[in-house]
Amino acid sequence: MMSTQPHILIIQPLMPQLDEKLSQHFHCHRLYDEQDAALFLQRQGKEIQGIVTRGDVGVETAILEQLPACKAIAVFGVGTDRIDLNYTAAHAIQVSITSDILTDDVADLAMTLTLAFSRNLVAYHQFARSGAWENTSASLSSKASGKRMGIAGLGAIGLAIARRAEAFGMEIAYTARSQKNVPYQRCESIEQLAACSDFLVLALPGSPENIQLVDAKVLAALGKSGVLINIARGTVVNENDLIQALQQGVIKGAALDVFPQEPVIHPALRELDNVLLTPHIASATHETREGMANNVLENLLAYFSDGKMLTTV
Ligand code: 8YV
Repeated sequence: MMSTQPHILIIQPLMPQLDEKLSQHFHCHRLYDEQDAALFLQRQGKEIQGIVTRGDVGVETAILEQLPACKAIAVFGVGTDRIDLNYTAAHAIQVSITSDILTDDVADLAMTLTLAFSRNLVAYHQFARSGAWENTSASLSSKASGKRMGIAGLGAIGLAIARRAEAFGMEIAYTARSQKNVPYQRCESIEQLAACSDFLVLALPGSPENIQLVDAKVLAALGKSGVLINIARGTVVNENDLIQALQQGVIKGAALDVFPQEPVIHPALRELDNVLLTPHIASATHETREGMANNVLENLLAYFSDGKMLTTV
């Protein structure tokens, strides 16, 4: 018997609970499972009515062009930097994101990285665990409370980071496209922001105008006691400039959750002592991922029942 469920395309593997729920409601095609993706799109592209993808993966326009009936993309995440929003707008394709659900987790990780880097957490853990403490005392770390935090991008996530930093008595400055109604200093450029920051936190989207925004100039402005924290997108930073700045002590260090070629991390970064690296896990808690999964399902169900996704960009 022919399935009457709408056909959807899943671009990359999803968490099993979400995949299972989607399978209950939709006829799921998994592009990553197709031996010959081009052939699949050619043969079955016309049947696809919806897409599920991850924020860090998006979907290529060349794929969308082969799916004339697809008018809904549910993103598991908030980043749309890998979806051509001009194309989706021009073709009346709705795009939903998991708005607000991951804000707290991402802000928590930004503060975790800030504190863990300045208080040498990883090195102390290794020191304590190895027994080295029995022979020598631990070195000193740097204070985090009361320092200057510059937040590039004061959207929901940037603002949540600022609220947390306030509780640590930090002096906060920011860049944003428009002046916000907040008691923090707004800087005209990211270079100016870097110059007045001990911690420069990147919380802006990976949209074209932000690609490689953090370059040698910005890092020089951040200076030798400055630390770069990136929970946004790896593409926002010129990685070669960053590696050079870290190697030459132009900046003190960097704590990074995101990288331009994920999941591959540049070998030079992996060797440096003045970096703290995490594998893009800012939103990866059980609670938040469950909320994100529900959001994706609800958006698709709403689209297929009344033609409108709920949390569109
Ligand atoms: C997720 C993200 O890790 O929201 C985004 O855009 O990059 C992250 O929250 C990702 O989408 C899930 O893999």
